[in-house]
Amino acid sequence: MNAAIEKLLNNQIKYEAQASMQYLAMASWADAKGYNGVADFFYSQSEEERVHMTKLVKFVNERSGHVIIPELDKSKHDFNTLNELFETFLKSEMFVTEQINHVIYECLKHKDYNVHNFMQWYVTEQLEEEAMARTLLDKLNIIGTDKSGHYLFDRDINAIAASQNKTQ
Ligand code: OFO
Repeated sequence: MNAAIEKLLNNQIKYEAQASMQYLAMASWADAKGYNGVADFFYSQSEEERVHMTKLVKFVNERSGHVIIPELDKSKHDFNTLNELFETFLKSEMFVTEQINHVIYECLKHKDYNVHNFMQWYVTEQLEEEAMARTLLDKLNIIGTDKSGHYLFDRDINAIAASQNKTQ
């Protein structure tokens, strides 16, 4: 495996792991505040990111690359509002999309069509996750500071997220 691509995939392993831990911290914050729907949503997002990370680890190993399990940066664990929580979600997804686009760009530059092909799954996944994060944040912006709106959002978040996925 090309050394530059191997390094990028290792970076990507870190970004997926970082997202997984960030979403776990967000789930825990929501859990502690009594937003059980939001907590379930982020617990499951955290699991998904872990799967994305492991998929990369296995792929690099299959290609006889060298995986370095990364040290992670500290996650943000305190939020003032639900909006801030979902802004963090959207920011994190936008960052990951940018990094994946960079991997794709480098794959084409180095003519590594195998990795390019493998990464297409991540491109599709990011498209869906970013759109979902945007939809949820839009809903929260409509709700504003209305407490009963937050109650309904918390109750309905998994249904909103599922309907967003269906429209992809
Ligand atoms: Fe790994 O899917 Fe988003 O970040």
